[in-house]
This record gives sequence, structure tokens and C-alpha cells, in this order.
Amino acid sequence: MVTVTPLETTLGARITEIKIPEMTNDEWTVVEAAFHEHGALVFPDQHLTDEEQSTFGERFGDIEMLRDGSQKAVAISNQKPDGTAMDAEETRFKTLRGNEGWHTDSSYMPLAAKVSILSAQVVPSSGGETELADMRAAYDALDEVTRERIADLAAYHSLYASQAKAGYTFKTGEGYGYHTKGAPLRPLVKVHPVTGRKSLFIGRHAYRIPGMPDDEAQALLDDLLDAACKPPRTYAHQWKAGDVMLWDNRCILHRACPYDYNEIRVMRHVRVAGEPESELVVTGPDEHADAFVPSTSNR
Ligand SMILES: O=C(O)CCC(=O)C(=O)O
Ligand SMILES: [Fe+2]
Repeated sequence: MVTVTPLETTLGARITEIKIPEMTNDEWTVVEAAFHEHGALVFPDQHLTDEEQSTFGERFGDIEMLRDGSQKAVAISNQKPDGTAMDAEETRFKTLRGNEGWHTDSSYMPLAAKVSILSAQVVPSSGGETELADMRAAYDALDEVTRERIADLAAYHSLYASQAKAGYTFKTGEGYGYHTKGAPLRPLVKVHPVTGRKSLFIGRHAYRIPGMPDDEAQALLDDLLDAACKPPRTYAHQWKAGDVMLWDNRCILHRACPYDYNEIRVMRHVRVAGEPESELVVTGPDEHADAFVPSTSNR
């Protein structure tokens, strides 16, 4: 029978005695309840195909099309078509390195993500973990003064701005989500649409708070993030090929961990779109996003 074993942190559970492609509706009921309770699930040793992984994603909702609209699963990989490792100058490599900052997926799009499902195809000999942080527990741990300070604040989210902050800049429109205008504005305190639990909605893509000077806003966002992403609210998954891990982007942050980039690491990612009722934000023009891009490097 499907077994749910909570991890020794505030988030996450390991799900065993189950084969994802053969999941019954009764098992799904257990898995979905565990997802809402724990915010992240680890399924060791599943070895899913592309299709099995996206079919599993469809249990949660509509798949977000990350590239050309036909692919449901995308590779998160440093491997070039000739089999060798990418070099550091490639845009896709910078995107991979950008993933090493704490973030929530697609918060920079009008419709933010609900769930991300990652599976390990090829893992490096060490490092390359994926780390998760529980923003429900992080909110619970805030003092009353901070809670009051942030209660009505919201931040703009932009991949363009977060990559620029990390030292990586791109031509506008160079890849998925790289837009300088129309950054979504999202409240710092999010109420989960199913559980009703409050969580901090922050991460590297958050970059500006209306009504606050930019340096003050960035300092506040950085301080909240630093305080939030600490034990016992974090879990680092050490991948074995075939493992599957998923998380609820509405209340869990994640980041990739470094490894020797001469080695190959290939992950497969399926992203489930948020429900419009809770994750869709009407975007307006954000004419200030360019301020994060040094004018000489907008190549
Ligand atoms: O490569 C990883 O470990 C995580 C990448 C990531 O940010 C994602 O899958 O959304
Ligand atoms: Fe991500």
C-alpha cells in the first residue's frame, strides 16, 4: 500500500510502495492529500518516460508549455547535442546557473506555476542536489512586527531582473520569460488556495515593492529570504537517476545546487500551470525594469 513518510524538516514527504504510471484513483487521493499537507513529495526510483511524467503532471492541472507549445516535458541539462558539457558563455548555461538562486517557478509570468515535477536522468558524481524551502513555516516563524510590516506589500517579479541581479543579461525576448515590461505584481503574503495557510511569496524574481525605494525593497526581500531559507525549513534532495520530486510553487521555494560543470547533469521538468483564480495576475507596464540592466551589457 502507498506509504507516506514525512521528511525530517517542516516540509516534504517520501512516497513509496507506488508506481506512478499505474497510480489508482485511491492512491492519487493519498498523494494529493500528502501534497497539500507537506508541500513537496519525493518518489524514489520511478524511472518515468517523458510521457509518464507529463501524464502524472496532468493529475494536478494543465501543463505549462515552456518552449514552443508542443513539448510538455523539457530538459534542464548542461549537455550539448554532441554529448559534451556546455560552456559558461551559453545563454542556457546562465539560465541553469540562475536556477541556483532560491525561486518559485513562473512567478514572472502572468500565470504563475502550481507544481513543478523534476526527474533525474543523469546525475553528477557529487553535488547537483535540488534544495527546497518551506515558505509556510517561514511565514509562521516571522515576528509580529515583520508580519505587520509586510501584510499589505507586494513585489514585482521578473526573470529578466533576477538574471540581471545575478550578473546575467539578455536581449529582451531571448528566451522563455525574458521580458522587461509587464512584470506581475504579487503580494508578499500568499494565502494558499486550497489549505488557506499563509506563506511568504518571495524569491529571486521578486525585485521591486511599490511605494518603497528600490534599495530598501531589495534589502527587505533579501532579509526575508535569508531568514526563511534555513533549517528546519529546508530539504536538499540528493538525486539518484530515476528519482522524481515535485513541489508546490505556491508555498515552497527551490534552487539547484552547484556541481562540477564538466560533468553532465540531465533533469526532466514538467510544470503545471496555476489555476487562474489564484495564480493569474493582471500585469501593467513596468517601465522601470530596465533600471536593473547595465546599459553596456544589453547586448
Ligand atoms: O536543476 C534543478 O535542480 C532545479 C531546476 C529548477 O529550478 C526547476 O526545475 O524549476
Ligand atoms: Fe525552477
